[in-house]
Amino acid sequence: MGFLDMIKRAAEQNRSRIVLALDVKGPDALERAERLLCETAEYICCVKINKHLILPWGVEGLRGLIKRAHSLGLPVIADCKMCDIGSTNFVEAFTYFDAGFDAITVVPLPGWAEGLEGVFHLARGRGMGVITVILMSNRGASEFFEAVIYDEELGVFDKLYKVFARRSLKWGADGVVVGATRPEAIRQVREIVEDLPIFSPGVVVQGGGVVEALRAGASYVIVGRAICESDNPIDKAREMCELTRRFS
Ligand code: BMP
Repeated sequence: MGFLDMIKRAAEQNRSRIVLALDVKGPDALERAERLLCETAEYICCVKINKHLILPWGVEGLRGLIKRAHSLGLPVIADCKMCDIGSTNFVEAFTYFDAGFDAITVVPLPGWAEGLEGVFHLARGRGMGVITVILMSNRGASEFFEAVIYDEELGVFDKLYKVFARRSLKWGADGVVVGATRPEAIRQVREIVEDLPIFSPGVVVQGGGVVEALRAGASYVIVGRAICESDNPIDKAREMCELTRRFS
């Protein structure tokens, strides 16, 4: 089953739109991450793993955690934000997919030819997902992602994130990332990407709202610290999941 079918099925089964960012730190992080995953599994639809675990444990060291997520019916995204030349991207993507990850995140900047083309082809052949990061959630993201550039394909000037949104659709991406801190941009991106999933990070700690993001057109909300660093992660995951249920 491909990434999009997996996340859709988990979202329906658990009636949740929450992607858990397993951003756990410290010497026993892997153990705690696995515990967190098991405790909150019924309230989430997907797991996202970032440098917090990938750097100290390496992709090989995460095979057990990925298997655990799969046994709970949850797909796993490697949030690597890939952004290099094609041959390097290919090695990186191959390594993630080989370790069991179901999807990766990429930054569209290298473009298609000798950039991301090979990664999209590799993912297609294996039923894996490629999610483009088109507008980040942090304040400074407006510096470049919102800068106006010339879109040669359309012959128009437009904001970079809207150009990225159009390219994501054209390239056959499995989703786009737009910060929950920018609901108006989510609305604009939704119009461009039609029914492509929008993943929205930046809720609670970064100031974005779960309901606002979903109301604006986000498909899934990515939540890290609000759950992982909560005194009661199970209650927090349940509470956040319930917020998303009216959109199920
Ligand atoms: P938190 O909910 O703790 O703010 O974490 C959000 C997660 O989503 C982190 O893993 C972060 O790296 C990621 N993320 C983000 O916050 N904003 C983006 O624009 C893109 C991201 O991947």
